[in-house]
Amino acid sequence: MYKVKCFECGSEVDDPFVDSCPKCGGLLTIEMDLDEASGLRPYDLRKRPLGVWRYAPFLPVDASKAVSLLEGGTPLYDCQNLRSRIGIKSVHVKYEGANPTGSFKDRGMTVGVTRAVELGCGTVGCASTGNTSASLSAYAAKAGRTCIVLLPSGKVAAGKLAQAMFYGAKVVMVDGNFDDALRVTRQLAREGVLYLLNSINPFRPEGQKTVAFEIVDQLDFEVPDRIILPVGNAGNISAVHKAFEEWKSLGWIDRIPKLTGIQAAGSAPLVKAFRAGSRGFIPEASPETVATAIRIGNPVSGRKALKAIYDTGGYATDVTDEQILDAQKMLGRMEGVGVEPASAASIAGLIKLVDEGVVAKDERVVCICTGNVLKDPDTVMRSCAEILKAKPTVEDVRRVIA
Ligand code: AN7
Repeated sequence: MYKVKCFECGSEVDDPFVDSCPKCGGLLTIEMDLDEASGLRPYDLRKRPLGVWRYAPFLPVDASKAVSLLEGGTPLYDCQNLRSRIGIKSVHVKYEGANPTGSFKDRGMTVGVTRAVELGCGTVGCASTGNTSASLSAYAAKAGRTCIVLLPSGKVAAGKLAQAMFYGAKVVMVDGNFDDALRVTRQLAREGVLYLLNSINPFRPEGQKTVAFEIVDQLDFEVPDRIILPVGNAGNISAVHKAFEEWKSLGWIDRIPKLTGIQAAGSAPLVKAFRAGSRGFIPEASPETVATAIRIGNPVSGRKALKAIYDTGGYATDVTDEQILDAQKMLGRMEGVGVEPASAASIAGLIKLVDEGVVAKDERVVCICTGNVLKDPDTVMRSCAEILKAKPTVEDVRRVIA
């Protein structure tokens, strides 16, 4: 059982098709009734395999009707080479690139599309910088629903665009950025053209919570000191915060990691707000970054994210495109872990914050790496060394590799 409530004014919301509070326009959130879960012990959950649906008592939909591609259950890598290079006690990478469509979005989408089916919606849709559309397209296909995705023209990585096309979505390129695409998609939802599955839909973050549950589960219920993650629309950091608050309220954990959000220097409205000590933020009119996934100027869940950061004693900082690409390569070449640029922002942020002394050397840190390297092959081709060319002889290959 659960209630949909306004995050700002706390009033209950009954209409399942509104995307904000009818009274004050605030963001929506779901208040879970944790009665069922309170009869469990954490280890009881392990009767189900690691993955989103292990945590069904914390999800506001009927698990027996889940539209699932077996999402979650992603590796938590102990990055020993990276740890020695950076010089801190412990670094793990939660590798969300191992999800069915190659990003963390699948966690929210399995719950969101299950909700859409529960409501009897024939058409689902979203605006996206790429990963949300790739994920929704796959889950809509699985559920037999029509899918419409609105993308910022020319700014979606090739792998993500290919996925949306491949799974059969109606792909609409909008002449504008993500924020423009979202504005139009929300209007289409209000007019009943589609059921909105951006993270402003409070069922999506409920699924995204499970990345936090998994991290603690994989660490055998030891809570890390800090979790670092890239921030675009800020849905994920807010969801992670909510997850920890729920487990803390049950007494399953005794503290919450310092949630640390990283934005790209060209699109960092929340970092600017954090530096000013503000709970609100000023949208960035023309966001720009090589990490197109987080090229977002007006983060929908920005206010929730700032609360998550302040409440947990966390931090926010930005990293340059160069720092992002360096960190991406470092993770690939030192740990064999391939992530897309936005995901590498968490590693770049860790390096920066250790340098600045914000992250202490004895901290146990988990970086969430949200998407797979294959999502954006063009950036890799541009940022890595040229391909060697040779005649088909041993001598010539020896010559070029020398
Ligand atoms: C790889 O797909 O917003 O802060 O439309 O794809 O929860 O928005 C993607 C965001 C981080 C930021 N890493 O997460 C979309 C979209 C990757 C992403 C983020 C995104 P949020």
